[in-house]
Amino acid sequence: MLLDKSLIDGHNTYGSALHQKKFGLLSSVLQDEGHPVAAIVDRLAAFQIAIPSWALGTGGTRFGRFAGGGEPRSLEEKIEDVGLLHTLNQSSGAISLHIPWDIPQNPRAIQQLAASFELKFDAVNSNTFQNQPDQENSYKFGSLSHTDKAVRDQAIAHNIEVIRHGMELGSKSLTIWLSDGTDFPGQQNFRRSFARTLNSFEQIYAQLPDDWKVFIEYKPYEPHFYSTVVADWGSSLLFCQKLGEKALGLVDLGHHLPNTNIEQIVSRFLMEGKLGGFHFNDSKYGDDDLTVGSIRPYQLFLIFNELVDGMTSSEVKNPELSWMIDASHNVKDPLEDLLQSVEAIKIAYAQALIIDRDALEKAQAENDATQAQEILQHAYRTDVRPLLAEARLQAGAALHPVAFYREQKIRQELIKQRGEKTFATGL
Ligand SMILES: [Mn+2]
Repeated sequence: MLLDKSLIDGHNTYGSALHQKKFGLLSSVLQDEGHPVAAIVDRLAAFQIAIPSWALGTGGTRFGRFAGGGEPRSLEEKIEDVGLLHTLNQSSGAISLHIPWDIPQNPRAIQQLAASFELKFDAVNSNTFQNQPDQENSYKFGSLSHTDKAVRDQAIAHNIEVIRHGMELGSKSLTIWLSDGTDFPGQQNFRRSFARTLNSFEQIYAQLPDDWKVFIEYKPYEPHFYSTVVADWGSSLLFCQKLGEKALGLVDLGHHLPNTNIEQIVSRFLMEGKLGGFHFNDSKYGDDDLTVGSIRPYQLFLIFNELVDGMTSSEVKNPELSWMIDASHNVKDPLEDLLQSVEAIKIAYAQALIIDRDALEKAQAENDATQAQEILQHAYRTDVRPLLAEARLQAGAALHPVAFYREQKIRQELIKQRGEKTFATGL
């Protein structure tokens, strides 16, 4: 749906006095602490996070799915929904597509539609974790790692087709999440599975355009419960190092065993110049795909601490990162969920930007663990939301996107337009 921008102006005028009060106070404190507030606001405004096409419908579990109504019925409607999010927060200026769920019938028209919402196409995602109706060989026992060359060839051809779709839309990267793995000890030889997968990756890599990247996502278990081929960041890094400079690791926050130190993994990838990007979400137990920042906001902050450290250090040479959300769940309106996720990511980024890095380095040099914690938590416990609101205000977005979404009864409007019983394609 197209939003009348004057409604946003009205919402912002109404909230402006309180915002100015909060922003004025925070900027004055931050300035006293030596932070360049205007530059931070600019960096926040420029920070864009891609929305995955599969998060626009209500997610489910393997036990059931409870659709919320008004879900996008086509790729066009998915783009409209991301356009709507971007209008509300001016921070969701890209969409990440999943093939074959989102094959564009008319790429030119799709590109124009996206451009009309000022959206770009982020990484395209391949899918060899499901069988498609017309495919010859089954992925039941794997795809790129399969023992049968015919199955591997089919999965390689699919990935190359995904690159082709991405090229038509102006995407510059391919994300491969490989579900291949085993459920029982002895089912496969680890070394040979790796070798077959590497050979498949090499054939895909050879088809990447010069200005493209391929992101290798890892995950320790699920759908398979004994082993996966790309189980962890070490396996991802190994593949990437063997493939070449266009291959980079992708960190999905939910793809770690409980209590894994993800921020240290981020630091290691950055150190090697091999971090490609993120799939943001949150979790308490496994790959729960909950709203970013809903369970472990401190971990998210610590990840951004490493990111800002890496992005500002002359010692780190890492390509520009791809920021994507990979979350969807049962009980929330997916658009509200995504607005909250984007906000949480930007809060963590803003908090990381106000860490006193010189003081932290000094505390580290002196082995002063107490002071290091004081410095990190001083930044973490600062309410930086007025900085984000100011960035939105300057960009013409809504001061309070979720509140605005509810005031305008946008979901009800989408249900009116699309119907109560619509299901987003792909999920
Ligand atoms: Mn993911």
